[in-house]
Amino acid sequence: MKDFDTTLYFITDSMGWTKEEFLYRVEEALKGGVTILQLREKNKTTREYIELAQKVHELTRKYNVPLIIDDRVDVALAVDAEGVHLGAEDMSIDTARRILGDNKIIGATAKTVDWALDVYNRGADYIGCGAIYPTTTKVKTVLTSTETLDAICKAVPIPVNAIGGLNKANTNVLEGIGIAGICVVSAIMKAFDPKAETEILLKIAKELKTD
Ligand code: TZP
Ligand code: MG
Repeated sequence: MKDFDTTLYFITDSMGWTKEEFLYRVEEALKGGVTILQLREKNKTTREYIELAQKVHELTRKYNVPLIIDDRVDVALAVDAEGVHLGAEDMSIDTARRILGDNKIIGATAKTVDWALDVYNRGADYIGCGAIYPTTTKVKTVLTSTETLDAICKAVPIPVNAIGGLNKANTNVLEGIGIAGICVVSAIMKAFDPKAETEILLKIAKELKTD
């Protein structure tokens, strides 16, 4: 069954870490309580992506946390991940749904109400919306206003998460908006103590949620 909770959605970034350091940080985040985890790799070969995804999946399974693969339906299938996350340049949501079936989680990026409605109608299970703040993570994105985030939350019945530059000190702008959770990369990836940082972020994310 498809069961997921986007309260604290951790997106990994292996750049700058050895494989051991990376997997250590991933496991610390899992110990700290991330509720869902996305493996996001932009510069790996297909074989490398699958190998890393298998290792990360062993960890996420141990903590009973769904693993989402960024961009790649084939990699998700290869490791039997719980889902994929697809942006505007990736496979369309309806095609991915046809390939993956109803039991896999399919997430989409949306920065406008129209796009959010479109991905919802094509079968997306959740939406990531942002960037709320400028980000140090390598990504092609534009800033999204909290007004747009609010409008998207009101327009679709699926969970909507805020993303982009979020950390323990700046989530107050999200108060009162009907988000299901927050997505973070560097706040956990680059934390001195990823487990402790995750625990703090989880508490903040739980308080922000309105549903
Ligand atoms: N999409 C919009 S912003 C972003 C993505 C993948 C990166 C967020 O990274 P960080 O480090 O949490 O700002
Ligand atoms: Mg993508």
